[in-house]
Amino acid sequence: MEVITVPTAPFHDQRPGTSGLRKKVQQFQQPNYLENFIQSIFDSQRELQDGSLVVGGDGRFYNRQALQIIIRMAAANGVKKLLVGQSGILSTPAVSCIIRKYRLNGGIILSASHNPGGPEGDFGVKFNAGNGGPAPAQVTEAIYQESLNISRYRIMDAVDDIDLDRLGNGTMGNMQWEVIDPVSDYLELMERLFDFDRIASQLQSSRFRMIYDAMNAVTGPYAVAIFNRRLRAPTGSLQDCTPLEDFGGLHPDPNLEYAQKLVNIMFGDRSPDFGAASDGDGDRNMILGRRFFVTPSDSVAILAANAHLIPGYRQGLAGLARSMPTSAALDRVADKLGISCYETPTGWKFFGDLLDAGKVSICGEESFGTSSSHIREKDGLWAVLFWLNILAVTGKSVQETVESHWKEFGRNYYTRHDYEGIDPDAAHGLMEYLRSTFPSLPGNRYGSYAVEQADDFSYLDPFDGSVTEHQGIRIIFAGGSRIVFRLSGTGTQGATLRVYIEKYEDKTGSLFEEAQQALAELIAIADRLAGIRGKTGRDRPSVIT
Ligand code: G16
Repeated sequence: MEVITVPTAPFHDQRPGTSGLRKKVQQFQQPNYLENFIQSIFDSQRELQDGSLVVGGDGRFYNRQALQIIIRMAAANGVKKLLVGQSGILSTPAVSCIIRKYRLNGGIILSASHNPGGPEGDFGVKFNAGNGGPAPAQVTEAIYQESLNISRYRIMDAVDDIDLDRLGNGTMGNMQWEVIDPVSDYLELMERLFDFDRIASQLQSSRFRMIYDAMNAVTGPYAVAIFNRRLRAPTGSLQDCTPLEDFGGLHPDPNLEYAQKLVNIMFGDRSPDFGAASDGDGDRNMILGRRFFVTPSDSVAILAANAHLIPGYRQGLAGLARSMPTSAALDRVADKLGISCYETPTGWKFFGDLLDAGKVSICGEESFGTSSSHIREKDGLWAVLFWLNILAVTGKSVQETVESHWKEFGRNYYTRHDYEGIDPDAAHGLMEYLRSTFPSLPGNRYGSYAVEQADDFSYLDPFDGSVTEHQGIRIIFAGGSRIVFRLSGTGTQGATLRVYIEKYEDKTGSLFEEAQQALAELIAIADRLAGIRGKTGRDRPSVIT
């Protein structure tokens, strides 16, 4: 068994996006493509030499083969201790939990998150740092720079594959490896935060029914261990809980469009009281009540407003944070609690410094991501347990919980319209057009809305002083209504235009309209200001949430 050095040449497209490097599987399968990126991680993150690392993925196609390559490269690059999830499985939040619990130097997660899998689908690699969170921009940039200059990678020669299906340990060169249970550390953390006894008695009562949909993705084994084995939820409370390499053909994105099976159940006759789903790698969540959808922006605000009911948060919240396109519902909760609400660019990595500094306890994004300072990633099952704990304490339904929140704080009507897979030139052209026109918008009136402010969002990190620019065009109207335009940083095919539309109605106003209807005028204004139909050739969004 020896370390070999293999000559290679750079690929020029390995700059990580919003959340790691995501490409088509075939691109990752090209000779040296994965190896180059992994070597660039080892070359730029020197603490991994003589250090410790956890690796795992969401079980998608190419997960197992990629893991064996990474394990052999870790040994060849001087990693001393390596943990790997059994069967190659580890959810993104579990990786964050394990890095923090065992004080590891980092983690590598194999996932393209909510993007489809299978041989024709997507694959991805994310590097998480020693705080358990996604690598910050300086780190991803350093990895990218290495990838542009790479000329060789190191890998162990002539070693047998590790048996990923059996718990066990061994050595490879100077590296000690261990195949670990992917669930137990995460479950233990959840038990410390939530009142499991109370949730269990609610789940076992004949008056309450839930359904959790793992979408054939990574949270399946976690859901079985937590809901079936630990909380003894009745049979039928879980669906699609076996991780499949192609997610059973599903697009494992928990929203109203792609989680059709769950949505049909929750909006059908005799629907359960509570429905939830997670995405490919387990960091997103969607919450549903009986024929009722909770927008992610409302969800995080409701969790924060009810945190005093939950054991892990009873001592109070230090502060809150949301990404810029997320609605201001969370800001209203922060006002009431007398704490700060930070506004960051899209991407979980921007919450890292705030969480590390103890400034923020709960944070969330409109893109179905919610979490807290318990780890440094968003956490799908955490949000589901948080909701179940609230419902178990209050005895209210999901709809009653949301509506009583609106009656107290007012309602931020909210929708996101996605135009997926559009021509990148058309998408960039549209953004350039907005960039050149927004300065002239303030003072203009469109129907019932007067533009108060317009800008291209930029963020000054309060800790390292770094500035992140061009994070989305914001058009803010008098009274707090908003339209935001930005391009997704996670797609792999064409470009995705996201249009975020929000209108605030105070608690004395009309709180119970259908969102698309309440926002119809602003939706039309968005098209008028950006020329979406004309520039993209699309007359309707691909996904509306
Ligand atoms: C990733 C990031 C999130 C971000 C989301 C959407 O989620 O971790 O912070 O909000 O992408 O990004 P975009 O609008 O650029 O597509 P995930 O679940 O894909 O890792």
